[in-house]
Amino acid sequence: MAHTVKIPVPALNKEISVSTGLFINNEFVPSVDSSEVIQCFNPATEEVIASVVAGSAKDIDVAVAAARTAFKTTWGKNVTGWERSRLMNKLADLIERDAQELAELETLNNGKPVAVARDFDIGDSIQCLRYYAGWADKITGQTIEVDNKSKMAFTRHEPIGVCGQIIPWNYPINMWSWKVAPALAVGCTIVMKPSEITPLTALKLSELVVEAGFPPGVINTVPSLGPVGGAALSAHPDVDKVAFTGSTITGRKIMEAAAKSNLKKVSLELGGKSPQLIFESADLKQAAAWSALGICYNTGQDCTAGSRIYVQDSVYDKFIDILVSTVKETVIGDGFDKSTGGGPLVSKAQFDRVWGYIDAGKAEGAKVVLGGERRNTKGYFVDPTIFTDVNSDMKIVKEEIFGPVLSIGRFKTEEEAVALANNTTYGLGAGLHSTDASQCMRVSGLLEAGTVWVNQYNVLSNNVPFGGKKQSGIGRELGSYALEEYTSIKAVHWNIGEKLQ
Ligand code: TXE
Repeated sequence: MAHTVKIPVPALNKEISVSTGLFINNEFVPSVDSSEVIQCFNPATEEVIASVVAGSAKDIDVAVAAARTAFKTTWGKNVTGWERSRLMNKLADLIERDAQELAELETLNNGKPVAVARDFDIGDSIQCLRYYAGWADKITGQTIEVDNKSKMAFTRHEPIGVCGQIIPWNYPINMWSWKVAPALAVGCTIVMKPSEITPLTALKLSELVVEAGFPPGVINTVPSLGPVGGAALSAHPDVDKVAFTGSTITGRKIMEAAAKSNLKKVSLELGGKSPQLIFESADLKQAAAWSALGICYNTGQDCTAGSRIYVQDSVYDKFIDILVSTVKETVIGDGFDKSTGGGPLVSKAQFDRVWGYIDAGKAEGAKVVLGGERRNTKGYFVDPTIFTDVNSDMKIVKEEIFGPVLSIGRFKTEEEAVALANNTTYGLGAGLHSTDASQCMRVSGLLEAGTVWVNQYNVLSNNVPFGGKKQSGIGRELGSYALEEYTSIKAVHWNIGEKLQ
């Protein structure tokens, strides 16, 4: 099976066509040896909307070979930075042209509101491609003085080679862009494995890759089940680097596969259990607004979801009142309904998982101050739920939930606040709210996280690095730092005049 399907969008009375094959060498092709398909669901209706080819390990071999050939011929060291930049900018223009339809497709398969997909996920992806297009002709090494005048040394920043990129379902277009943009800028070729839960927009973007004029094999996309295609990419002897966003448990498997195969370079952006500290000097209304965004954005399916909040004793009750009334304003509903602020959870598995945590929170004695009740409707909807009276041993405080479920605890002193915040195996994001500048500086230095937000939350920028400490990951995405993940540094030592006796 390798053809185009037309997916109805009943809310808009239209259809969106998507190619459903594996995208290799700029063509949509069937699997070489498998007749398996991946069923794609609409999480708002629980209905199947399309089936796409499920790639096998052999398909990954074919895609890697295509990427290797492109790396050695049309891309890699054989393409100028100017040309990479031109093609990347062209791709960004095409995504901008098709933003509305891409957003609708994202909503159909992921559930998030169309306006959010268009203005944030896709808007940011366009910027990301343009940001890295700007870097493509500015990849330079250094000239280094060495011991005497008859010698010199310099470095070349070369593309690392063929990159496997494995992405999740919470930001399908955005994660695609964060991964492909720095890799392309440096001159790498790509085999992308989108999540089996949300492969449709990666396939639609592949159509734009052809239209933009990228040579065959530079970007290949193989929808596949994680333990099949993802595992094959991570263990592949001819893949030079694997970049991953997803769960910590899968991240470990990827690193193990990389270690056991060819020691390919690995970057991992994993889960989190990110804390926010609300100090007594904070503007409580603002702190509540950012906290609400931190847990409700993307219906909590966010690696930096601010899922643990600790409030200073003196403002605890007041803050909770403001926060509960702020969070209540978030409407969770169908992503095609314009009043919706957050969509359903992405899948039945995530829905069951999140309810498992809410039930565990109740069973362990935490107090529900908002939500916590099931709807009796179709769709994987979970309303924002807030727990208080929690302790550090509860599952809801320790584990990543990946839904709109917040735990609130309290502290007396700054020292206690920092200890509570850092009491986690994760280290992705952290937030603090205070009007005391010295406190902001001091505490941001003490928080064990790759990103600290001060008097705001969950705001990212393409030119600022992003990534985790502890078990939240290895390496950095975004900014100039991400280029290093795709670069192989070669040192050249040059003898200008020294003669051996
Ligand atoms: O993640 P997986 P799942 C967290 C979040 C969520 C939980 C489970 O807590 O509730 O993970 O989600 C591919 N080798 N995050 O099970 O499995 C898979 O096909 C190689 C946090 O969906 O990590 C998909 O493309 N790849 C997160 C990708 O890994 C494998 C985003 C992510 O899926 C593989 C998503 C294997 N053996 C979930 N098995 C974040 N950091 O933003 C699966 N995959």
